[in-house]
Amino acid sequence: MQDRELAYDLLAQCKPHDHTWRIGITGPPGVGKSSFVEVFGQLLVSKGRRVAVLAVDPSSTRTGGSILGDKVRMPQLSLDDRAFVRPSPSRACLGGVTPTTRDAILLCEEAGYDTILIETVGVGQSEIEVASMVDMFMLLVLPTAGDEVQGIKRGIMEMAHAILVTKSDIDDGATQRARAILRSSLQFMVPSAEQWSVPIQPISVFSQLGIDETMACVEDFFDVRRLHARASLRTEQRRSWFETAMHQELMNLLLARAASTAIFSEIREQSVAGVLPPTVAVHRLLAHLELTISEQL
Ligand SMILES: Nc1nc2c(ncn2[C@@H]2O[C@H](COP(=O)(O)OP(=O)(O)O)[C@@H](O)[C@H]2O)c(=O)[nH]1
Ligand SMILES: [Mg+2]
Repeated sequence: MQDRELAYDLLAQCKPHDHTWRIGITGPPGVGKSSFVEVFGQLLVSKGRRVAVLAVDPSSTRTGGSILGDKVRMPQLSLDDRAFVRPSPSRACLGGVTPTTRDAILLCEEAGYDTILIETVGVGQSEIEVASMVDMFMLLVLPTAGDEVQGIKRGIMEMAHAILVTKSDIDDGATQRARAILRSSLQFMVPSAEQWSVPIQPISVFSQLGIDETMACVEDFFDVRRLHARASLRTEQRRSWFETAMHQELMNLLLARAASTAIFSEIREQSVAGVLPPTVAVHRLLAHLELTISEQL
C-alpha cells in the first residue's frame, strides 16, 4: 500500500509531453516484432531520439518475468545508454498489456524519453488496448500471403497506420503477393487516419531492407499529424483512460467490499446450489452493502 502511494506521488508529478512519439507495434507471435524494435530502436537512437521500449512478452507467464527473454532479443538496444528497455510480464492481465503500461509511458516521458515503442503480445484484445495509448500503430505481418490476409482481423487492419511485411529477405515473390493482397483488402476498409495513406512496406532486419523507408514513413506520419492533432488525440485518450481507470478501481473496490461482508459466502453458496438465482443473490448482496440497483442508474 505504501508503495502504491509512492507510485501515485511520482505519477502526479508527470506532466503531459504531447510532442513525444508513441508507437505501438503489433502482429502475431514470431512475426519479428522484437527483432524490428531492436533494429528500428537503434536507428531512432542514431537520429538523436531517446527511445523507451515497453515490451510485453507472453513467454514471461512461464518464467514469471521476461527480463532475460526480451533483453536477449534486443541485445544491442538494451545495452545502449540512450535507450531503455522494459519488458514486463503479461501475466498480470488478460489483455496482454499490463494495466500499468500507460503509467509506464508517462514515467518514461517524464524521464526524457521522446520515443516510446510498445510491443504487444499480438493476441486479441491487447492490440486494441495498445492502439488506444499510442499515436501511431504498426502492424507486422508475415509474407505468407493468401487465406483472407492471414486471418488478420479487419478491426486490427483498420487501426494500422503502417503495415510492415516482415522477413522479406526470404521470398520476394511471396512478399510482393502479400503486399498486393493487403493493398486490395485495405481499399475496402475504413482509413485509420485522415489525410494518410497506409503504406505497406516490406522489411527485413537481416538485410536491412525497408528500414530506412519505415523511418521516413514514421517521420512523415508525425509530420502530417502535427502537434495540434496529436494533442487532441491524447486528450481523447486521457478521457477514455479515466473511464477505464474508474471502472477498474471501482470494480476492485466493490468486489473487495462485497467479498468481505459476513453474508457473502452464504449468499454465494445459495446461488451456486440453485436455491437463490444469481440475479437475486447479487441484488441481496448489493442491498446488504446499501448499494441498490436504482442507485447505480
Ligand atoms: N529471415 C528473417 N527472419 C527474421 C526476421 N526478423 C525476425 N526474424 C526471425 O523470426 C523469429 C521471431 O522473431 P521475434 O522478433 O522474436 O518475433 P516476435 O515474436 O514478433 O517478437 C526469430 O527467430 C527471428 O530471428 C527477418 O527480417 N528475416
Ligand atoms: Mg517479441
